Amino acid sequence: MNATKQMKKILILNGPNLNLLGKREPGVYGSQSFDDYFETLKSIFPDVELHYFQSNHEGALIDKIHEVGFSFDGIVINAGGYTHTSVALADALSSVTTPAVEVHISNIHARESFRHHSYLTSRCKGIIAGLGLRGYELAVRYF
Ligand code: CA2
Repeated sequence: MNATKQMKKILILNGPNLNLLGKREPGVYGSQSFDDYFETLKSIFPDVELHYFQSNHEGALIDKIHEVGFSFDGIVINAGGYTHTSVALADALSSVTTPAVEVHISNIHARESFRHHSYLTSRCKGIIAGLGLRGYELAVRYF
């Protein structure tokens, strides 16, 4: 019998301004770029097919959710500022079958009150916030 196991496919989806990680506001978001951290993640999970997509555009994030949302095993989403504004992203997560976990680098509940509400949390399996980039690793581990 051929018992080859399929590698799980997980998408890390980062929203607006997260391309600036490691370049600005190190006190809040740390000093490592996501590209750098993604290499670390791949080495932690050699048996997972990890994909990474970042966009500053809401529609591009939605298109990506539609693209992977019926074939991947998980989406790890940090929608950046869209977390607190986007009904459209929440609808996109609801419209696909792939489960999602929401991640925030900072503890959104310890920050300004406008960051306390997320449109995405109710559409996700769970949320990890405030544990820095480590949150992405924990979310991948969940899947
Ligand atoms: O803590 C998080 O991961 C956030 O999703 C980050 C968002 C913020 O709007 C959310 O409330 C919480 C902001 C991303 C901005 O990323 C930057 C990274 C480096 C330098 C400047 C911005």
